[in-house]
Amino acid sequence: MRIDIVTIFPEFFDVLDISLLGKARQSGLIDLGVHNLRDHTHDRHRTVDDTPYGGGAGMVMKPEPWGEAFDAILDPATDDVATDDVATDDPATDDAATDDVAVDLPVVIFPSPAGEVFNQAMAKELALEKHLVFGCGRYEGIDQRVIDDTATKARVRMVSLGDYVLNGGEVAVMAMIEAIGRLIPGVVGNPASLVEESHENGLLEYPSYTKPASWRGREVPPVLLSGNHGAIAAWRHDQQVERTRRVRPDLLPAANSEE
Ligand code: 6GU
Repeated sequence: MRIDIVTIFPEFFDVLDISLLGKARQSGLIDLGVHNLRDHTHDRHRTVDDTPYGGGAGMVMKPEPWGEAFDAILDPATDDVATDDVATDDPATDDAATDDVAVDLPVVIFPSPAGEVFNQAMAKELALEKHLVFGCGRYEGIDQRVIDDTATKARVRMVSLGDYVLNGGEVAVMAMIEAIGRLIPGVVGNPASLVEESHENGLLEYPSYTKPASWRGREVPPVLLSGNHGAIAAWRHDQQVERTRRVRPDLLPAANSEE
């Protein structure tokens, strides 16, 4: 998968060199490009923001640097040697002018508390894509015309991590890339470890235990030492349901969530 990130804090993403995602990059499963938005400014102060039309507090990110940055990522042919594998806008000359054209377009994600809420289902969907582009906004947001213009050349999504406000999209993008990256086949060494985790079956994960069997007077639940695989599976499922009912009743179908 190709991933591009546009940000005014490219150093922020240096940590993607380490851990699981770092290994995935070394092995070529993930090809990452981090781009400094300020490289697409042309004034001596490398200005990326300005005051909002209509007034109000804060600053809005200017459209021009974003437009130039996305042009370079989304249609490299326009500022590079021409290639012939770029889909044309003309359906008559586009040999794949059917419903699978959109599937070949990159997905551009704008992290925003005003977006649809990110979840495991979305991570799974995005893990199947060939090209993801993240546009990290700061200040009070990005000029809306950037989003509208980008939507003519990519599948655009505004995505939120949840109902709270971060200073910018960088932390959110890091979280999304980790959630998506580990679902790309080959990134997580043991695919079985992806199966029994929180949210995989709509429930939270069951509690886990390892040796020693007794620690500070606390015993591992005896069923886990029983060798009875059916009983263990049933106990774990009960634990999942009980934990989900207690901390995340919103995840349960209404019929199962009565107190
Ligand atoms: Cl994606 N961005 C920002 N700035 N704040 C957030 C968020 C995203 N998700 C939750 N809060």
